[in-house]
Amino acid sequence: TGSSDECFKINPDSITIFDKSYPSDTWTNVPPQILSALPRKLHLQPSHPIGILRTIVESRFPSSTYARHNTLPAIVSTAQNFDSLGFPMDHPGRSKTDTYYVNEKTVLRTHTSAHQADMFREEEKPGFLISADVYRRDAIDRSHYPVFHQMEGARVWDRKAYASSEELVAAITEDINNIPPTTFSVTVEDPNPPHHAERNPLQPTHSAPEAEAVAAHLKRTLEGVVAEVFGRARQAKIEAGLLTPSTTEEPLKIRWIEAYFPFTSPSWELEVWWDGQWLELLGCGVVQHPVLSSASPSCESKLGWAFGLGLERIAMVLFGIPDIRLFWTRDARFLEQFGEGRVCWFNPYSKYPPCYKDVAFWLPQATEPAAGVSAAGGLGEMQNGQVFHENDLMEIVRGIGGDLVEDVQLIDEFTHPKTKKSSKCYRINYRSMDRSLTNEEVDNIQEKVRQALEKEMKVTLR
Ligand code: FA5
Ligand code: MG
Repeated sequence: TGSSDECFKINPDSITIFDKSYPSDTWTNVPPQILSALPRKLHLQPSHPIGILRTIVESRFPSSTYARHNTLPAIVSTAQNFDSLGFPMDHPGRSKTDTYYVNEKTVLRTHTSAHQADMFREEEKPGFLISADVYRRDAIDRSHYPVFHQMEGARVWDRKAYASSEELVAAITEDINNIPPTTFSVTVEDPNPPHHAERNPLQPTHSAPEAEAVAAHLKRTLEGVVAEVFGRARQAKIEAGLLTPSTTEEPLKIRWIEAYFPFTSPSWELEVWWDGQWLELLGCGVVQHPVLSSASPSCESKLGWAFGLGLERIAMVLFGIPDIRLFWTRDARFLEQFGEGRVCWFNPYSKYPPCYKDVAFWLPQATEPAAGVSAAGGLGEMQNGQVFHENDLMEIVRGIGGDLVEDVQLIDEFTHPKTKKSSKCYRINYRSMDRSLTNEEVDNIQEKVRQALEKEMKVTLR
């Protein structure tokens, strides 16, 4: 499949992507629809919300210190995406229910961290920023899409440049003064200690003052990013008449929470209080020394921080975009609303009516393994000898319904008391961003979905 204007071609034993051929194998699970997203590059479009947000974030990082990498290719090795970052072999992120594999050793990057080790090795500046499209098999709803965009940032210091650990700590602390000042203020909640022996440990290569100085530099840097982005979001809302200026006297509220990533320690997530709830923006931490030391012998003497933030969720609140699928539309009524470097509140063109269809089925017995996408691996849900991977269902629905699917929700499940067979019922909500759907058209898609579930997941339709 893949028409001549596509960047890929799926052959019986291989996949050709941007003129490079990859042999396929039992790991291959990347569908044509996902490969079609590879050339879109929303983060490089100056008047697209994702591109505008990328530029605002970049404006917080002086280019003399932070190199920019915005065109790194999305196809990476499992060594880059996982091994270089110390992911254990049994980490769920490696499973083919979560990740798009081109083949056993090749994936669509699941995060921009896939490039950390390469950048630490190759980059001459002490810091870098990466923006890129990333790919994950996931649920379907208004805030999840299998392709989204991340920005990665990192900053390192080389011990060799300092006479002592005290001088190094002083230099890192001094660098905090070089973070550009912000126009907007934030109130920061940071209730946890900077490291904790069990929950968020120091690394053996770092003294407490070193890790604390790196963490302080990291946190102040990211607080500046959030102040800038959400300060602008408030301004856009005021301009759209959705907030009165007096509301802005109330400071913006953010909080640091402890987190875990295989490639940083200690680690945190940053959340912002927005529209009455905490919104997760990013993950970050002090870079695990083995990530640096395995990247290159010249990094053995370095230490520093890294972060990764998701652009879509921030752009949704920044521009008032109600559904993540809108970023992908080619409809001029969407695209023409945004101008380079400008944050403005999205004016939804008419919302078309939704149409939902339910599908109920019995799960297959594990003794007859499901064919196709879920034939092996992954952390599926095992119930009474029945195996089921929800992400496989999502992928099938998406493969057939494409962007007409607004969300998919489990609305009912039960196990028959005698036979112990389990049944699930999913509600598929269809709605186009750009036009009205006919019932006939939706029935047609739903019928194809039912047939595919039966054939590919070996479920028994009810
Ligand atoms: C990561 O991807 C880490 N690589 C982040 C990191 C980098 C940590 C460097 C430490 C050092 P996580 O899976 O939590 O972490 O994703 C990071 C951010 O991406 C999230 O905070 C969220 O803002 C965004 N994100 C994650 N999944 C989705 C999704 N399905 N849709 C939209 N945004 C998402
Ligand atoms: Mg997370």
